[in-house]
Amino acid sequence: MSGLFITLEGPEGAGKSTNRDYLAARLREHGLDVVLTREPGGTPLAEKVRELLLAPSDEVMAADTELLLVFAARAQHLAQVIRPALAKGSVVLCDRFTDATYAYQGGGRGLSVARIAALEQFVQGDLRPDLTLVFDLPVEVGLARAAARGRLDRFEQEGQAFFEAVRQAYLQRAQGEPQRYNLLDAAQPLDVVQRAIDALLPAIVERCRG
Ligand code: T5A
Repeated sequence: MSGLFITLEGPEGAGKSTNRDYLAARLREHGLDVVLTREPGGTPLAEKVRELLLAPSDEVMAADTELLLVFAARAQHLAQVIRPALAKGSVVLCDRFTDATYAYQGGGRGLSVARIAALEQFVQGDLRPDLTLVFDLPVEVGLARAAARGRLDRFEQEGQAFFEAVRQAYLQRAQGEPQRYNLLDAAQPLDVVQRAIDALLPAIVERCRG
């Protein structure tokens, strides 16, 4: 038996966590076993790496350090949570995965796609998400939602140009592989976004039952 690996992606404040929980509830109504997780993080050790990545610091983190930390956390997460859950046939709903690395370290920091792809292959082998929901919205709308929550993390302190590059990287990836990505307009009110998720449900449930 092998499960289904679904990732939720998008810029800051796009509604990934909110809609991950919503999708999980809908899938559970269909009797499916769902594992909810997130990146960076998802295991105690990987959550410690997340703290290193998100905490504002006076010491500037080199872009390569950031990239390697993201993949170090991912290796742990894959070994402890994602691969075992998929092996027992669960649906894994993961808030961000390697598309975030292409968007933030690639688009935002300007690291080469080839370098990211090499680490992706090293850490993941052939494992890729089966389906990726990309929550797209104008940068200023997402940042306003994130800011309303209070103190900004190290990434959220970046400027508009960084997040525009992140957004464009996501859009390019979604356009390049339409069979894996579903692009959702996350600037719409939450109930409208969730109706769009409902529309995807029958196909997702069918794939889960494989
Ligand atoms: N990162 C991560 C990398 O650089 N490389 C990597 O490889 C990976 C994996 C992680 C950071 O790490 C970086 C990217 C990130 O900067 P995070 O906490 O996972 O940080 O990501 P954030 O985007 O910061 O998480 P947020 O919580 O800000 O965004 P979400 O999850 O997209 O949004 P959510 O669901 O928490 O919603 C935010 C607020 O908006 C409201 C919600 O109620 C909530 O208050 N909301 C809406 N309001 C109106 N209309 C809607 N449609 C709404 N949807 C949600």
